[in-house]
Amino acid sequence: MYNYFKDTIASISTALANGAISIVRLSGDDAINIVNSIFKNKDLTKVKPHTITYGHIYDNDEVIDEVLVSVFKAPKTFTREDVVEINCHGGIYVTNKILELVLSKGARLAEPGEFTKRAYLNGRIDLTQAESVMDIIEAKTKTSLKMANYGLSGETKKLISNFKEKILKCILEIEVNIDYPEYKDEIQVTTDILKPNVDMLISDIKAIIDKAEQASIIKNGIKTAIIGKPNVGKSSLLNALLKEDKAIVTNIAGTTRDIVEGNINVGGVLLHLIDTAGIRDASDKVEQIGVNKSKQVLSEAELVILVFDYSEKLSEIDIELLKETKDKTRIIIVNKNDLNKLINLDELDDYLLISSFNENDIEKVTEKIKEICRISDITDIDSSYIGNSRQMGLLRRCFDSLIEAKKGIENNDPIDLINIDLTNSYNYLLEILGELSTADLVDEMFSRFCLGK
Ligand SMILES: Nc1nc2c(ncn2[C@@H]2O[C@H](COP(=O)(O)OP(=O)(O)OP(=O)(O)O)[C@@H](O)[C@H]2O)c(=O)[nH]1
Ligand SMILES: [Mg+2]
Repeated sequence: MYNYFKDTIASISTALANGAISIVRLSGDDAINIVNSIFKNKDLTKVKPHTITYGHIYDNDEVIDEVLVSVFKAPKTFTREDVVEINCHGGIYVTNKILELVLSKGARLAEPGEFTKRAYLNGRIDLTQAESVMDIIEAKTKTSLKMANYGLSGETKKLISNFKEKILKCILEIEVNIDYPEYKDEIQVTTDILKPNVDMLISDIKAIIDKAEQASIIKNGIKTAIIGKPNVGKSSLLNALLKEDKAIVTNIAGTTRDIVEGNINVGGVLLHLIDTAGIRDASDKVEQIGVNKSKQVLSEAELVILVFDYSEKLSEIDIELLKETKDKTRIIIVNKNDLNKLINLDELDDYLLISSFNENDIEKVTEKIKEICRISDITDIDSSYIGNSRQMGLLRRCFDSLIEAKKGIENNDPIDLINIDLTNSYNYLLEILGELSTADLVDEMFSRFCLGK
């Protein structure tokens, strides 16, 4: 379809590190010839497509590596072009050497995402599926992988195409009416026909937009700040949750100066934990900078774990932090329950009494996180989720245009004005699918891929 990029591209498709196997991948009209010119054992132009051939890669007479070469003939390939994959031994040097050889034989180094971009431009996948490829690579939990796979299998495309068809139907009704006003009596595009359809679309799209926030949680994780005054056991709690001695723990107040971060997977949702410097009026300049950072982290957090020390009475700072976090999604932890009990628990409404040394107690903390963030609701996803921010932004604009159309219908505006809003909403859907995409958008999107994809 788009034959303005006829050159053959090549890239290392595996991570550039020493490993058991690396793959050098080529796509384009000359892919098979290029590899054939450095390969010995069989003539690759004559092997059966979609098979693997054993042999050696040569640089002139010198053997470079023993390899397995997969030959895929267009159009049944990822890019719909001829594709060759060289499975070589996974050393960085040998892999680079093979890449250099194919480049010297006429292939061009692929740009990041260029293989997937070709799959899109050659019509094998739509833009939502291309984005899903990237989402799969970036998925950090089982749930986000499941969501990305919905996109790749074309579920997102189906969902959007369905809306697209319904809007198109409304537009066609209007156009018929505009073109044949003499039939006004028969084909009446009145509020009676348009309104129920537009209302239905609005409520369906709204439902998807509402789920988007949860979907974004699955994809991006929950930014969680561990906050409290010095020495209450914040870093101990972080380490216990991470099951790793990541932050320094001592009995000296003011141990943590800078933030310490780590990720945990709670029931399929990624929690991005941030341990902070204990909050107090620090005289030490470095510590004060740390305290300011803690306040910054607190303001940006989506979940706050506020830690108190059971062996000390609640201080002014504790009370202050209680007030400051009261509108946040928050878990109050009363730590060190193995020591003196000096906090009057009646002063707190909802808290978890724990010792950060006790594994069962840490389990209770993760259970509490699941409950408070309603993680089971979030992970109970179906295929109507859209977790991709570009797609969501466009769907929101589509929704806004439909709201405008609805207002127009209710105000009895001229029908061609309503038609403009409907056409706008239709175009936003086309843009989601990449059917109305500018070259710039496509370039921008695919450049975010890693090399070799
Ligand atoms: N007895 C007891 N001691 C604890 C518990 N949790 C933490 N500690 C101790 O409390 C002290 C302070 O712990 P940290 O985790 O460094 O406290 P922090 O809140 O990070 O302190 P800063 O970094 O100074 O703000 C250490 O000596 C820990 O071993 C607990 O559940 N019980
Ligand atoms: Mg600390």
